Amino acid sequence: MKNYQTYFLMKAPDVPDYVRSKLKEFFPTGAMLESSEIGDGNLNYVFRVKDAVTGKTIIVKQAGAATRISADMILSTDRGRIEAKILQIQAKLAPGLVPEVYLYDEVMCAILMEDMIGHTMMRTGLLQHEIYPGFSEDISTFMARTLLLTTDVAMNHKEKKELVKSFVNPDLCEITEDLVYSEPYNDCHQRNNVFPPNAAFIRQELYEDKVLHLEVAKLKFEFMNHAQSLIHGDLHSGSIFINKKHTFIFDPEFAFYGPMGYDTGNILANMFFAWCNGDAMIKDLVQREKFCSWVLQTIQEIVDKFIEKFKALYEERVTDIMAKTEGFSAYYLAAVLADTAGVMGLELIRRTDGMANVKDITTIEDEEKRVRAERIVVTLAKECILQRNDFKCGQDYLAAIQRAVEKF
Ligand code: SR1
Ligand code: MG
Repeated sequence: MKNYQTYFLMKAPDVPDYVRSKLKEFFPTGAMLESSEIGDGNLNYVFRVKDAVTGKTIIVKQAGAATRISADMILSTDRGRIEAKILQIQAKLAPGLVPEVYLYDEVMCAILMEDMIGHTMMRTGLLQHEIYPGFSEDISTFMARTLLLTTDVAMNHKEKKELVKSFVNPDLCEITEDLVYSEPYNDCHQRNNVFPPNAAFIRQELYEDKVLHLEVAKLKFEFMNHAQSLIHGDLHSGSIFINKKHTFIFDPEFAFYGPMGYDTGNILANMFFAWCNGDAMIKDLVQREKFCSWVLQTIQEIVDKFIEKFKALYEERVTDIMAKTEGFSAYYLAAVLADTAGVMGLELIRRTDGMANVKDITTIEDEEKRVRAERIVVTLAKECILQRNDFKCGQDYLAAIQRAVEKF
């Protein structure tokens, strides 16, 4: 048995021995362990180890120095520590909604954690046009609790500052600063993926719109300088495992202290991608209507339930004396809601013309339908960014979606 005192990037056959060495009691001695690599993210390696007889499983997630999406992108493996630590914090703030971390190994930069068995990656489920009735309830609870309860309004300020220090995450933040807040508007690193039939549209609507650039610049420096909440930092449907009854939120390696609207806006954008896919790909009219109206209802509910839970939690848990001043919570929430709309717009745009696209759009086979879907996305996104102060409740999102859809 190796002693794992020096880092190396594991392959699937290495992992059973590794788990035995780190968690001696997890599998019985002599168990027949099977191991496979199951990750499909852009950055890390995810292994599942299974006891062939009992079916018991464990997940090992290891950070490599280079990303999977590009060998040229070298990232600090400290992201593993950040991910393990935030999962432990979120488990306390939003019990049951994140997988349990059994152990974080600083040498191997590996997290040994609960397997989210019986759950499907949400993007995969949405691409099969599955409906998840409890999602708006779960995600709004997760966001209200993990975001508000890690702010200065609800935390001891010195303890919060310790968390800010511990979650400084420069490499992963740089990815977001580039991929979300810069490149989609200028292709400055020449790695955008633009769907050729939409090239002229993207140039005119995104690369040449200076009014838009100014608003994106404001949002970029808000992202970089507003240490408001301990955010997940990459809250899209690929960071969620789900079934009809339960939701797990995971993969928070982009976590840092940033504006809470970054998480709330991200999930809304990714729900809208599901709508685009359903609208373009579901042939049966009744099925299409069922799936697409559930997505819209979910978008509306996520916003409205988040607001409701945020307000209740604010009343219950605010600790800062000045944050209790009449009118302050409304002022604070209004800024969060404007950020939410702005970030929804940014995420919609960067997943369409940036480097890291989403299958919801790229798997739309019919060229005309994909062109239409992307134009709806960009039109909606621009309204979300440019008019972000007008998005105050779920209905405002539905109205903006309707306006964008009606144009194409
Ligand atoms: C280089 S990583 C590309 C994207 O994948 C992650 O999930 C983040 O969204 C990142 O922006
Ligand atoms: Mg990820």
